Amino acid sequence: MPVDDLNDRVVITHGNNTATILKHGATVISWVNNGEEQLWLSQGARLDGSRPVRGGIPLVFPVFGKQKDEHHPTAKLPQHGFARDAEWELLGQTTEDPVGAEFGLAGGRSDWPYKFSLILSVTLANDKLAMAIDVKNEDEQEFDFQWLFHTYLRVPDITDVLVTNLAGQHCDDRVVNAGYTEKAPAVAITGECDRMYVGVEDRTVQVLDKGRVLFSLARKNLPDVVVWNPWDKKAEAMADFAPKQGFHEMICVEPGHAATMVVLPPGGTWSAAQEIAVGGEISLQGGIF
Ligand code: TA6
Repeated sequence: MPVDDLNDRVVITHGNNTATILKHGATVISWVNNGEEQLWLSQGARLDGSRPVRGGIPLVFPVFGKQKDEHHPTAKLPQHGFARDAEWELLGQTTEDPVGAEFGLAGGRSDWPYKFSLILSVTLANDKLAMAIDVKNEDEQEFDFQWLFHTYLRVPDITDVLVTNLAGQHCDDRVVNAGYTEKAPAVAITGECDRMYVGVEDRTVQVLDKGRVLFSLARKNLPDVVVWNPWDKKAEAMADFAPKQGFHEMICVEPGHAATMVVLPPGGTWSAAQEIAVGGEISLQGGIF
């Protein structure tokens, strides 16, 4: 079956490719492309619905990180909001080839006082995984939110990885607690990295390994890109991050609308998407020097 509903998870199959989506958080926990796993999933990840999944592609909504304004409606929500820790339902298969499926989360919640609906679509093709989100304000009052795909990409060795096409972008760097303009045509990860690149122009961000393209990330309506690797100390401090040396084999490249809030009027809708391609030609931004 192209879309198999296996109770707590759904497996999408397209030829020699599969994507496995845990209904808890509608978290893509595996993407096998041509027989090879593309995502990093912690060996300590809880897949029983008891907490957000460490790894794969957790969904961040309605807030990225912790809300700094204590009076904001998202102030009481846990870090990264509730979407990744809620039970989503499979709405059904949408397309045959590429194979697509939709997942839904709706309602009003005691911890966030608005009626809303989310529809996530996951589409699988050769060398490609696409995810799109539709947010609808089902309430009679406006609300604001943030959205981010918290994608954990699998890499052979982080010390060989470069993230390209972020030069010239403003970076809020949470490790050095500073903002700056990224000067490097390719960002190397040599220690803990927790950077939000804000308002990244409509370019494909690429993840290179020893000069070859591992992944190309295309975005729709997601202006910000977070690049994160916990490195050793932060990995050690996360109980569900295993193995502790696993930081060598992952990098989070996270497209989102996370630097500011999206304001949605009653009845309004907002859509965004990420498309991750495996391999491809290097395409370096021009005008760097
Ligand atoms: O996206 C980067 C980040 O915000 C880091 O600061 C780190 O907290 C990471 O997310 C993981 O957050 P989590 O709540 O999943 O432990």
